[in-house]
Amino acid sequence: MSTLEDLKTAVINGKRKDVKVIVPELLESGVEPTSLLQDALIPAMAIVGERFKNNEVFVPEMLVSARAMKQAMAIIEPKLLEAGISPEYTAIIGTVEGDLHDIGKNLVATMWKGTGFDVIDLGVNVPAAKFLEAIDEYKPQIVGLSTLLTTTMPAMKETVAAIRNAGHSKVMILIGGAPITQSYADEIGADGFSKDAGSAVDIAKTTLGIA
Ligand code: B1M
Repeated sequence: MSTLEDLKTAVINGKRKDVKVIVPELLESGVEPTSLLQDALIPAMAIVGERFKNNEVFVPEMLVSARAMKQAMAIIEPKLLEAGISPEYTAIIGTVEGDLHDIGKNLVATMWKGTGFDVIDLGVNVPAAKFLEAIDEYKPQIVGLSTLLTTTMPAMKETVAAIRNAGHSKVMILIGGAPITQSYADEIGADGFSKDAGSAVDIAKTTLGIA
């Protein structure tokens, strides 16, 4: 019988096929999908990041780990969405221009969907202009911006400014990602910040006054 530790090891080592076997086994044995995330998948990516920082692994290894994590997410997402609430609010989400990281952003999108939001995911490397077009088209209550790179934090600031300058003063802008802090959110005029996907749900609901 596989354990959470086995799943963590499989993601660290980028073993997508193992992940495909372990995740359903764990779910069938009664492990909560949120526990798979919190106790295996997210810690696995943190270890990969630490190893990358220490030059113990390189981009190809990060990539295979990311693929293994995505494989796990593809199996878990339907479970997270089982609440089946019909959408009352619309959210747009994307990773800002210059940044290709999408695992955390996808997780926030999944959690928002699970809370009953209709989520339009613009993907990665999204220029401010594309956010503006999507706001005009979908009229969301919330826009979520994600970035993992310190070098793309200025793109986040530019996107917030572009949204405000275009006169969208009512749309709530929530930001997140590893280098992001509350003080950065305050500095660039975002309405909220959350450090993880779970609190992104709480912040979204509080910001909309539906908590
Ligand atoms: Co990159 N990478 N990477 N990488 N990568 C980091 C981010 C890094 C911290 C690694 C390190 O040095 N320790 C470092 C950034 C350093 C910095 O800027 N301070 C880094 C680097 C340097 C790079 C490259 C520049 C490497 C290179 O080419 N030399 C390059 C940049 C490419 C680009 O984007 N232009 C690069 C590339 C890649 C891969 C493509 C190989 C791959 C990404 C694959 C993919 O996403 N599809 C990758 C990966 C996998 C990582 C690490 C290892 C893992 C990221 C991840 O998925 N974490 C990462 C190290 C780390 O994070 N410890 C690293 C798991 C995920 C669940 O967490 O995304 O943080 P996270 O999301 C969390 C919260 O941040 C928050 O909630 C999520 C869930 O709880 N959150 C939000 C995120 N967005 C939010 C939005 C919200 C609210 C909360 O509201 C809207």
